[in-house]
Amino acid sequence: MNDAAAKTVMERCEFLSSISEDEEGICRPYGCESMREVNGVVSGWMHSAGMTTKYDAIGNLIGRYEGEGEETLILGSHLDTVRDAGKYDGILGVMVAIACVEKLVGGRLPFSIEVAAFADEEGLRFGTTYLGSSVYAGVFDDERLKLEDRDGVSLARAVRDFGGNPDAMVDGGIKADGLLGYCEVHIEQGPVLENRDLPVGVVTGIQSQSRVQASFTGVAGHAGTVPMEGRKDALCATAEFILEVERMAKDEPDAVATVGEMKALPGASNVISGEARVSLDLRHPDDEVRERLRDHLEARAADIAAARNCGHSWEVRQENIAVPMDERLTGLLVKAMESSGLPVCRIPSGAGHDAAQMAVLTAPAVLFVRCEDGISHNPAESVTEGDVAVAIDVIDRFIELVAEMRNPT
Ligand code: HGY
Ligand code: MN
Ligand code: MN
Repeated sequence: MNDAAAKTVMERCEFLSSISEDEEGICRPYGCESMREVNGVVSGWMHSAGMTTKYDAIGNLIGRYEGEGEETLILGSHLDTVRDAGKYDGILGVMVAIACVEKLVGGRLPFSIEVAAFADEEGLRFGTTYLGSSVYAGVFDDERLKLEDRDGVSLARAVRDFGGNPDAMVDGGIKADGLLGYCEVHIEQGPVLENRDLPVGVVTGIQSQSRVQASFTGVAGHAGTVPMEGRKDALCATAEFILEVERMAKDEPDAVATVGEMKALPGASNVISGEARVSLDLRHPDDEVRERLRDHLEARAADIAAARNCGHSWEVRQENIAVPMDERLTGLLVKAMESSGLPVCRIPSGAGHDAAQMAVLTAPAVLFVRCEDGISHNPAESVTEGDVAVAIDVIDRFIELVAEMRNPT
């Protein structure tokens, strides 16, 4: 078993959790100083694992372990976080990948390994997702360079400030030929493995999602003098919309919909809100159902606004279709689990992962690791050292199977 390697992985996750934009809690949005600091630390660990490192145009940190031949297997995940995050979402996948390469030092594989530590998966700063892996996979949409964060800083400016090159983000990705696949280790962020008392499982697919920014505009006014009748209260319109989001998602099997961010303007206790902005995160395993639900909510937002003599806006920030994992590569993960005597559990992923974006480039596969109570996007996020050791075992064996697949004896 990989007890020593698992101990190092846990220590490294713990150390990185101390690097944050916030005094209290873990928060590392794209391009911030704490991301720069984390990249510096992780690249040192990559070097000690025998890798060379580089940064691509958006600031993804990429470690490379040279092997024989022209082919490359990609491992990795993301180093950015949500606000008040846990220690393992994304970070665990990068640390396990480095640990598996670290165990190879000196050995020569019939292919190279790249460990991609993506600079932005959560989209905390710009409201989109997979910014890092979309550049790495060569599918970045440069329309997004105009996106602005809540301080009005454009993505283009943020990339420059972070030392990247916005002009090289469209074509700067890794070349597709010679890729053997992408395998990501990630916490499950759900209860299935814990309910079945299993340390790891394989992902069958990643569900589709829409990220929307909606706003309602009314008339700001004095809380004490404007009669209730005839108010154009943007925050009340928003509240009605938020409850409609919840009602619709509860009524639609397998749908999940979340309003996680809301901003009321001008935002004073004695002022009727003149404007309110909300985020919408809508997901479903089936693309067509998700699109139908999205259109329903857009129509409802318009109805609610009209009934309250308010205006409204609706901006789809990003959409991702449902992505099945690659059967063949996932089959190697299954074989690796079976060779460790592990029962095989197959799980659809409610959460998005960089593997969904990497699927445009190469065969994707994801190994889930049990997390306590399925809690994630929360400081209580927790994994055990024993389960991490199992995950390292499985990926070690997976790498061997990829080599055997390359060089059938
Ligand atoms: O939102 C997600 O599913 C992922 O955590 N970015
Ligand atoms: Mn996440
Ligand atoms: Mn994640």
